[in-house]
Amino acid sequence: MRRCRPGRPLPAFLRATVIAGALSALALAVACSKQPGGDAPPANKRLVVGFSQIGAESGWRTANTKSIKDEAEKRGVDLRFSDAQGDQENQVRALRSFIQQQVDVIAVAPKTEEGWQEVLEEAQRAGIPVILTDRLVRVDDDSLYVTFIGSDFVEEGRRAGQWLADQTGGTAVIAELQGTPGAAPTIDRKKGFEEIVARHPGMTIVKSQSGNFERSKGKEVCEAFMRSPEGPQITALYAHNDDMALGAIQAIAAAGRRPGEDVLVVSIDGVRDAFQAMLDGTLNCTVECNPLLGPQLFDTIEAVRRGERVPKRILTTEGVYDRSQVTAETLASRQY
Ligand code: GZL
Repeated sequence: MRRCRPGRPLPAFLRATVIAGALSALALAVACSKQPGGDAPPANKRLVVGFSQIGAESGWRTANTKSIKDEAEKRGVDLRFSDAQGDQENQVRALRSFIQQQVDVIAVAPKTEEGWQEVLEEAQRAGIPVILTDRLVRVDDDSLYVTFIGSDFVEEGRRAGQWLADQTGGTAVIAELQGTPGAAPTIDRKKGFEEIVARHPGMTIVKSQSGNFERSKGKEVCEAFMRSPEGPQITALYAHNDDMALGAIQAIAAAGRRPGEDVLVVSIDGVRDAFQAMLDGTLNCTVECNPLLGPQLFDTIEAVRRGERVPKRILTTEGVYDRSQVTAETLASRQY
């Protein structure tokens, strides 16, 4: 192989070889570097989506998982599903695995707001678009995710607070069961509820503690509320989700008080068990938080793959259900 001395022009045949090599290297680089959203997959290539789910801590989560799996199957998507068992580190590991697998799109329901900056930067460098579902993250730069599909948790907290204010004429001694510490719904549902409480001097929150969105933990914490010095004065229980409210209902009854009567119970999600409790008269109100995000998620993924612009925030639509509105037909009509 002749060594090329610097400063002398290359012979013509060598120039052609160098140019061809450079062009093929460029073509290879372009082919490997996925563009966010970018060029749609060839018609015969199945869309590959990596989804990181938090776990199975509540009826809401179970319904959310089913909605996403059912929709992926319906659309023939190759869904790489990872259940983090409630551990955010497992979610970060799952996203790194999806990047290694070079999936087309990553979707994630992030357990807590913090801890996502680094792995989302890795996904961006790999050219893989990330869609947030259910909960938001806190990062330096929101270009690290394409969009967030989920509910307005602050509004959900306001709706719960407003229902209680309307129901009691603005007078209540409240115990609060918070969700998972550091999770967006916990932070925002507390914020929204407190906005309403602040408008009513007769409403006070005397106990507030996390039940981690779990029924058993909600029962355990509410037992402690009932045993506390403030216990006998509590006239309302606000739970950040139905599962904790259903646990609290057991604790209130065990303390010799009537849930739904002596202690009003208001919560969020709108799962089927909450509608049953409203029919039973032990739950007074649930603010709907729709877990059936599968259709919206895959509509958004397909739009991203077609290279279409999607809004940074996609809101789910929800209502408020008071037990006076609930019948056996309402219960039968619930999809989750
Ligand atoms: C809300 C979701 C919450 C539910 C809980 O979008 O993140 O997590 O309210 C679930 O039931 O555990």
